[in-house]
Amino acid sequence: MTDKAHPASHGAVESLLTEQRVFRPLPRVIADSAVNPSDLKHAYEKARANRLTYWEDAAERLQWYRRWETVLNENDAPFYKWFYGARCNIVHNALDRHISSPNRNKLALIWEGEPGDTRRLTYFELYREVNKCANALRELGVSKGDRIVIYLPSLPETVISMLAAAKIGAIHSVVFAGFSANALAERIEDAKPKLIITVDAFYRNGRVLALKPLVDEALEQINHTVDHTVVVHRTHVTVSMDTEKDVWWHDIMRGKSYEALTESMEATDPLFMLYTSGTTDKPKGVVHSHGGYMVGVHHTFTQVFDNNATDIFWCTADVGWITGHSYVVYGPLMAGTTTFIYEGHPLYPEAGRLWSVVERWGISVLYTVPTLIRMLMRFGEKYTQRHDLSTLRLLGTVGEPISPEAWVWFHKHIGKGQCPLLDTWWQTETGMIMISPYPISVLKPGSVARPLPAIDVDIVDESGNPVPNGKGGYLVINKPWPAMITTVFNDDETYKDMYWSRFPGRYCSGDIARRDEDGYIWLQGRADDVIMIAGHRIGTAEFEAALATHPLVAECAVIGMPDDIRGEVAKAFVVLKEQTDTIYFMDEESETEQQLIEHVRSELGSIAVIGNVEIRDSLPRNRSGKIMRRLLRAEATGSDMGDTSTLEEDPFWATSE
Ligand code: 6R9
Repeated sequence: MTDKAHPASHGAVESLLTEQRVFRPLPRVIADSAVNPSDLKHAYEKARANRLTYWEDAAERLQWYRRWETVLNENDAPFYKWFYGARCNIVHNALDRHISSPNRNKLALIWEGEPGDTRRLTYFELYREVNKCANALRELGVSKGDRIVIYLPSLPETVISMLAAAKIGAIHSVVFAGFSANALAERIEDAKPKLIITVDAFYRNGRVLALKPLVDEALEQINHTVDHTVVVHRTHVTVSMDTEKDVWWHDIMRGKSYEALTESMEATDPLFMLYTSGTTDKPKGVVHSHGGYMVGVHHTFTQVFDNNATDIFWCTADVGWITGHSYVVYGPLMAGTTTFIYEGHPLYPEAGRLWSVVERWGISVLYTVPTLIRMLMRFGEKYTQRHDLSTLRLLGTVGEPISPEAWVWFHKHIGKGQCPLLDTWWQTETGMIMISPYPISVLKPGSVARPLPAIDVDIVDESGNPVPNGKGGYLVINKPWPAMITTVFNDDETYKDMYWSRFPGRYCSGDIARRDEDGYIWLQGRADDVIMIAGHRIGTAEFEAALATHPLVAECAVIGMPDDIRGEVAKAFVVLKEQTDTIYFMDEESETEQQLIEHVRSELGSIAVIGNVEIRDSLPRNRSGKIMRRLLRAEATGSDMGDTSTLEEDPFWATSE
């Protein structure tokens, strides 16, 4: 182990294969942890004896309007119905119940804007804001079952509007504010929302990025119309407002009652949908329910992060991703924790921003992504040493494999060797953490340790037979779990096909993993055509569909390539349409490449990073005419990595100007 920061290696997977280091829990951590080793052993035993009573106990820690008839109804599998017959509302547990508890005047949310402005809301204040917003939404005609699209960066209003929607039984669909107008249009067209909530503009990396105009642009492209666009006033940017349809957030909130009825929902009613990429060219609306999601997220949040009353919990994910939904908003609030939210770029105005936030707010749990760790490692210890990070007690990562080097750096320089570092595996579809160590576990850098109690996982070959330890295979989940996806919005067939057809009766995650002799799991990447850019999923098919809309493109194929910072970026192979009147010169070629990169960025959004475009005369095809991506991948790997100098500094969110 060395003290020096390593550049993240391309060979993360290779180094994972040889990694041997082990970190044992410190006696102090074991003594302080609410879940001690014998509790954990008992939890595994209990779950093994009866998975359903294990989840039933977890459900009993929450409040319900009516108790379930059965914990799990499997009659219509794979449309599993958790807590069947129960009535509840997740917002009752995230807010309402705290108002008559000692949490009432505790901070629910601390928010910091990129310029340094801050807002703090107690549970009581958040409850009032949510109620006002719920009343405003009702007045604008939104009711149970309606969809609302929330196209906002991480602002207090994002949380308020999610909770307000859920409170009245509407289904929220948060669209990450880094997505383009086209990507937004596609999601609006599918979700058919009654209303959209957005912001005039927001701060990112020292710039002011206007968002409202992208909503207008998206709506112009499609047939679906919304009743209203609600606009949060965040900056001085002037945006055009349609006098009939567009309304300001502060206007609709003014004078609204502090009390609002919380809709009583069936446990199986949809709470939200979130679009995610798969193997086809269109993103899918992953639907989650009120009851099962509530139990799974509450249980994993309190257990894995060993939640305690004095925590200030910071999950750096944008609220617009599943990690933000489960562990910025719902998990911490259901547990009565103080959740911290930051609006801006993690390296603005300098690489010490994160550490300065930890110091100033006394963050105790920091849950982040490997891409960010890789970015910060490049600066060595210059910034980490300037700040007092002693309030941290627990660290976590999610979203992509973490190389042992990045793990050890984070553990040593941020956790000072004192904080357990939990690498947690899960997905938009799982809704909750599925495989993760506990703070009291033995940790192996680069491994996600073991499945949580009651999570039944296998690693199997093509025919569904378990592979021996040490061998890679498909990661499947054998038994349903509470926070699972309930369907793909308006597309039950795709839900069945995508997740349940490959290995009938088992959920196919699309990931490749192996297990070691201790039963520890090591993720090796995706099995399908999904590229993980800074932990964000984009399908190669989505890239290809976007490229194909460029007038110069005849055909194309896209593969994922390793990238130092982002983990992966896309590489595009493009055959151009014949240009009869131009002879192709080198500099024209690079101009075209740049144009194509920009084109995809504006089609899909700024996370759709193409590192390199290679113009070819033809693409390799198999006998049935299918483009052989595998061949392109083999050719590209081990060859020149491509010019990464064109990539922007913000791996999560290159600015879309
Ligand atoms: C929560 C989230 C899911 C995909 C998943 C896998 C990758 C997530 C990981 C990890 C290695 C981890 N992934 N956690 N890979 N180690 N700890 O990220 O959801 O955006 O749907 O992505 O992310 O490939 O299949 P989502």
